[in-house]
Amino acid sequence: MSTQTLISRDEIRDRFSKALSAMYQTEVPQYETLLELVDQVNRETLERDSALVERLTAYDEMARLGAERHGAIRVGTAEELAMLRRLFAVMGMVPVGYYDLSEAGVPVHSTAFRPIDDEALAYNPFRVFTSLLRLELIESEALRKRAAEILAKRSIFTAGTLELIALSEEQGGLSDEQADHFVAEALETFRWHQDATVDLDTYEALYAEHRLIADVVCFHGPHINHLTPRTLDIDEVQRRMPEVGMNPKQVIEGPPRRDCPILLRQTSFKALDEPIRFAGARQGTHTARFGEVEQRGVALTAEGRALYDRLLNESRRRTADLDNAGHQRVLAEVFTNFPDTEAELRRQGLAFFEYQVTDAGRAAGKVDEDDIETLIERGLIEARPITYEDFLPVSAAGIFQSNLGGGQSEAYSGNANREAFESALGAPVTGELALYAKRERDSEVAALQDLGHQY
Ligand code: OOG
Ligand code: NI
Repeated sequence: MSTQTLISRDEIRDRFSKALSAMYQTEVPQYETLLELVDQVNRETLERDSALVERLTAYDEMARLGAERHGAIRVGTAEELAMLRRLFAVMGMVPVGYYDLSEAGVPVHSTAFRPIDDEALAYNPFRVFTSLLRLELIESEALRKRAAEILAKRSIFTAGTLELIALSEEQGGLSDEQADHFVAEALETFRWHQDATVDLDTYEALYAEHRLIADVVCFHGPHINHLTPRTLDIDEVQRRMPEVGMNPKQVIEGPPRRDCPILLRQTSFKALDEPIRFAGARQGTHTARFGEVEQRGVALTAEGRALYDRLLNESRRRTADLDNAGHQRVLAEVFTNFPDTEAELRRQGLAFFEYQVTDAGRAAGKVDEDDIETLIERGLIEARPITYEDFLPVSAAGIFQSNLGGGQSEAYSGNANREAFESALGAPVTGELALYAKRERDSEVAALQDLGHQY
């Protein structure tokens, strides 16, 4: 084997996410407009808020503000999902979390392929929310069989991609040149195709069962269906979307605006109708691709998450059919029951923090005190919220549904099956809570060691 230098997986992910963004901007011009809007709002927010500038600079986040945070795809078979796991591994992305969307009437379950260590996240946090269609939830046996047959015929990876995945596994990585080659080949899996693999009648039959089934089954591959930049003011982006010709989804998903942002807030412009050539040369349209924005806050502990879920549920009974302003008003009211200072979030064990010794702490040398809260009060240790890097099933369902139109049936609900998902994936998914807990604990130990404690 040749002794070439391998480049980091983070670098490959960075190249891939940039290439994917460039491709998506040419494919979906409205997405380019969304990026411009987000950039404009971010700049205005930074001009208004110097404390935010300071914080982002301290956290080393200014340079990557404009980079996409995530995208999403949907696949049809276990083999496709398992190969995607290997493809994403080339870029240092592993499956984190299990999301059951059957509960919300969407016949898929999902994970997020993402980097997990601090340095990798800092280098490029790009993730891909990946859903597997659950054909077993289709009621009609004839349709189920038909869909499986169609899927069995397609191959969503180029030969070059498969070779480079194998090569990366064998070598333990890729060289600079191989990485460029890999990015170009892998991109093909995510590309849009204007022609369907089936005739219009087949498309319509699958569509009538569920729009998402038609989206997954009738095309050559799992086209990227959205990308998502980070915004510093999601309420403002939502407000301005119509001014730049976008049709925003009805409400911003997730928690309300707060002093201490928690978890994840998301909104999107709705998927566009696009022309499709069906087999047999008939023309039609398909609606799949959109643009999304996200604003992230602190990751919650199991207790914090339980409180979030409870309050969200409570508000859901009161927000049905409200517009965004009304929806946000109700949420804000219900969420007054969720502590909104960093100190309270920490003391009540609701959110994860990362600890580090301050300049004063370093100057103090050896310190006997080992209670973190006391050390924070004495200014020897500081706490930073750990950003939530994952997704929210209720929000994800809201994003799916805003693009599926109409009322979706509840026929699929109560069908979580993590085991089946992991067996299709060919590996277990990593639990997200354990990752945050470890990061918090490691930082606590390191900070106490810096103050002279033994561990
Ligand atoms: C995925 C929708 C979920 C998110 O950010 O929660 C999602 C899809 O439509 O395929 O992307
Ligand atoms: Ni998304």
